[in-house]
Amino acid sequence: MTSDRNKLFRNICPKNCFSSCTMISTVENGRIAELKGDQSHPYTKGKLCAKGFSFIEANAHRDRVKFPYYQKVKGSGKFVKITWEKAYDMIVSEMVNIYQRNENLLPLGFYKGTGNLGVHHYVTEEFFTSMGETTKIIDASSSYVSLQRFGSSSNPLTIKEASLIIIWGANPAATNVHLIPFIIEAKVKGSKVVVIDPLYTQTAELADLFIQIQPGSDGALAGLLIKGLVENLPDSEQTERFAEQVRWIPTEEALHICGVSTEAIDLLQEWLRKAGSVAHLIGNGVFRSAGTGQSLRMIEVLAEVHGDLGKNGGGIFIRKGSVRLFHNQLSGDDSTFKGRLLDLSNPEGGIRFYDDLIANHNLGDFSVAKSPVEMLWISCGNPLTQAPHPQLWSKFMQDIRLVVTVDHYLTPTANMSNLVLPTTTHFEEYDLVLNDYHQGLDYNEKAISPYYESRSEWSIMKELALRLNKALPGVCSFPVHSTEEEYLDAQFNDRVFQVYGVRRVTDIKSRMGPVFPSKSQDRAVSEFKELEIALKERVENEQKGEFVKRGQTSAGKVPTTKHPFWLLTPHHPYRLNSQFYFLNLGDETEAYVGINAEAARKLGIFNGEIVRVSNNRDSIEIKAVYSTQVPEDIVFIYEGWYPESDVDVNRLIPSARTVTAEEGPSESGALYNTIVNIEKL
Ligand SMILES: Nc1nc2c(c(=O)[nH]1)N[C@H]1C(S)=C(S)[C@@H](COP(=O)(O)OP(=O)(O)OC[C@H]3O[C@@H](n4cnc5c(=O)[nH]c(N)nc54)[C@H](O)[C@@H]3O)O[C@H]1N2
Ligand SMILES: Nc1nc2c(c(=O)[nH]1)N[C@H]1C(S)=C(S)[C@@H](COP(=O)(O)OP(=O)(O)OC[C@H]3O[C@@H](n4cnc5c(=O)[nH]c(N)nc54)[C@H](O)[C@@H]3O)O[C@H]1N2
Ligand SMILES: [Mo]
Repeated sequence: MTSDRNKLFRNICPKNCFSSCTMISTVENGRIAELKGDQSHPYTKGKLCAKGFSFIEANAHRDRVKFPYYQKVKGSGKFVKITWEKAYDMIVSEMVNIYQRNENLLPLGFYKGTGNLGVHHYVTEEFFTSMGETTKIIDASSSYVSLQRFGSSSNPLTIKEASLIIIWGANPAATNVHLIPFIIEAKVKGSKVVVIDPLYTQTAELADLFIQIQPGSDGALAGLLIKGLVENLPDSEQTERFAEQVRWIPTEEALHICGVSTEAIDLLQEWLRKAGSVAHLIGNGVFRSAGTGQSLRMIEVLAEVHGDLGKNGGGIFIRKGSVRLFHNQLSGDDSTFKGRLLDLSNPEGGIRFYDDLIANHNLGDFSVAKSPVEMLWISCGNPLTQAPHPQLWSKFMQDIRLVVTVDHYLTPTANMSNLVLPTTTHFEEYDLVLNDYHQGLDYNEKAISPYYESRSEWSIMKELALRLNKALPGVCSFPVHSTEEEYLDAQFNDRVFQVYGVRRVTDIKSRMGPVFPSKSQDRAVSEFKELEIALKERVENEQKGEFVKRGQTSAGKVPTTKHPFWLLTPHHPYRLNSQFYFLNLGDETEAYVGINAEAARKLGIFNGEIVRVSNNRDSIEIKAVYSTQVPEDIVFIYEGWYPESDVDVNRLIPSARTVTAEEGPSESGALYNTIVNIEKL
């Protein structure tokens, strides 16, 4: 296939996903002409998803930003094309002004989203932490950070050995397609598959048992399962200890809260008792509800009581969450970050569910606070559609003198910026991709030259550093390397070597395939010794009347007469968060709210009619579509960016964080803990 005109390159999909597929790209006349999966990859096995194949079209899409653009008035859409030189000048002179006024750069804010998780892209964080104290903006939009606390994830390749697979609030048939063949393999060997979800999903179609659970009650269900298990264990001292701790769980009440029938739980109990190793797959449905910590802990206890931890095909399967290993990734780690962390999902700090507070919150606070943010840099993020409470984000951006967004598209966030800088895709730059699920580390080659005037994020930062070094000598310590590969080489450290046994780019490049951890880093079974203690605390919580209901009551959010529906906003099968909106891969290009036909009829709502969905936060108008996926008290809208219908569902999403029982607020957003009303217009 290779000829003078055609050349093959290895490109690694850097998107926020379970797979990090290796793509073999054929380049013809400077363009990506063909894409194939790498058959030797143990997890993806040569398969790409629909979005992956669509990169050929996406990479040269007419909507891609081609040049740097500037608008004086944010949101006006009156962009003028400018040169890179002009863009750099504006940025550097703003930084110099800030420095001269404040004698520090604390008013410099930066936000790195999850649009590209390649190591290269942490250059933003490295750059902004190389200038003394600056302000890192965070919010509760991405769920992955909090998972590090529950860091013991089993290897997904072993799922095929499971004899029972329980999927808690995840939809791999849509979001993790490479896992499905492993699940099927287990099924063929006789494994049962149980899907626990309030929504009848694409994955539910594969299930032997589907449990349509009430949102937020997974912890209670897991508690019931533990109770059932220990009641049936042979008598022993340990069994008795466990039994004592779960005997009190009120079966009837818990079943009622979960909305689960006795028949279903009995069947599941029976399968559990018979199962050799049980695989618990946990997704956003658990991470995104109030009571996450509670639910996760209970599922962990369940796995421990059944003896699944560390067993082949058993244990907890989650995405470990943005692993920070390389030098530039460590520079912006929240836990060690030296500057100021401004949490837009928790501006008051430390308050768990501050919904009402936000409602009364003086949004002007940011501008009157000490050292308000005066310049903001957004990379790989689209908070105006992805963050909870985007109204707050929008107000925050409005008040900032210079907002710079680096992206491929003119997103709602780019539209609320002053400067939009076009950047390269993974076909147009060098990168390293560190996967946080199967844990492969792979090298991405530059295959083609940048689209129009796009520049790689490293080269943008380097150019800024050079200019800053002249304008403000000694302020910026960002190292000026001469090539992207040299920059990537400089990101390796001892920790990377310990885990992966590689010291530089060529060590990976020469293998022509992903490198995996030399020994398992994650089977931290010792962590589970603490579970018994945790379980005890659970009992004490119960005495305070908090246990079973926690998932529902801490947030004060169960449907009410005013807001009788739960609103779920899951991930779309043919999109990736706010990306791939333009591909029209699914049937739907328009946003819609999926509603049970019976519930809709009671409100006089026709299929296809535009309705109002509202809560205390805001209201949106959106097409209603009758759906058999939901019961009468639940509706759903796929999250993401819908330019065609101009719907921003996150305007309805509160910015509460989920709470873990032991650890206080965690980093995940309680995005699925939302209630709404639906009206005919
Ligand atoms: N096609 C596609 N793939 C993706 C993405 C995408 O946008 N599109 N996004 C990527 C990213 S960033 C992520 S984080 C992952 C997400 O991957 P998943 O976690 O599999 O995705 P979600 O759609 O958030 O799935 C959560 C499921 O939880 C259910 N749920 C909601 N509340 C509850 C509850 O209280 N209990 C239970 N048991 N279930 C509940 C929802 O109905 C939904 O079906 O997918 C990644 N892969
Ligand atoms: N209501 C609701 N909201 C949610 C969720 C939900 O389930 N429900 N899920 C949440 C989850 S799990 C996540 S992870 C977040 C994701 O939200 P974000 O972190 O904002 O991620 P994306 O929308 O995938 O991408 C953000 C932007 O990055 C850009 N981008 C892509 N590649 C590059 C690149 O190489 N360089 C630069 N500079 N930009 C690039 C894309 O074009 C896009 O505009 O959304 C969250 N929001
Ligand atoms: Mo995510």
